Amino acid sequence: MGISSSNPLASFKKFSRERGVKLFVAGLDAAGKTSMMYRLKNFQQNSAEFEYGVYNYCENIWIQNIYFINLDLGGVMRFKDLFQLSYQENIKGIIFVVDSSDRDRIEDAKSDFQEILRQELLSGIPVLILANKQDLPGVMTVDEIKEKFELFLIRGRSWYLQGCSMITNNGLSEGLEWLSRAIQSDS
Ligand SMILES: Nc1nc2c(ncn2[C@@H]2O[C@H](COP(=O)(O)OP(=O)(O)O)[C@@H](O)[C@H]2O)c(=O)[nH]1
Ligand SMILES: [Mg+2]
Repeated sequence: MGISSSNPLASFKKFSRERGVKLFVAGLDAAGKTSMMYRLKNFQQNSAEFEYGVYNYCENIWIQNIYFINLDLGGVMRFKDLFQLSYQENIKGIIFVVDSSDRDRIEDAKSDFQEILRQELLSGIPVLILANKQDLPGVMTVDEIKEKFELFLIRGRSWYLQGCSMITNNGLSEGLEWLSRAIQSDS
């Protein structure tokens, strides 16, 4: 399996370490968010450990010069409450991770995604949608997810949909490269 040896966060090195950049990672539980964090962390030495809040659905971590706020959606609490609890200013980019194998919950994922887009605090912020678990057979294709999420309706922000796998590491670098470019052309 083509495991890439280059750092998927290389494109973020342009952002100064001093100022850093804050990214908001969200998706239903089991989408692959924590796997992504470990995948990215493996490329770093001496990076901080996960910093869990009072609640186990939010894990925050510095990797390289990036502060990730990683939120599990789809639980008992509404997204709004979750977002307020974990709320941080100055989020520059959103990564929404979708489990492409989870057809049963694709509508739940979509409604959480749309709620994120409705947050005033996140308005205009570029969003990367990762159609994860593309290594599994028979999963929803990138085109299928694009349709289901009605991405063509998005206005007023840049977005990008990338198929990927946190197991084979395919697609992650491409997605993050897009996000780093989108953030830079935003500011
Ligand atoms: N086949 C496959 N499994 C994955 C992938 N990403 C995550 N998983 C598995 O999905 C489960 C949930 O992943 P996790 O990262 O904990 O999801 P989170 O709840 O979003 O943080 C774990 O068993 C992972 O090993 C992927 O790309 N392909
Ligand atoms: Mg997790």
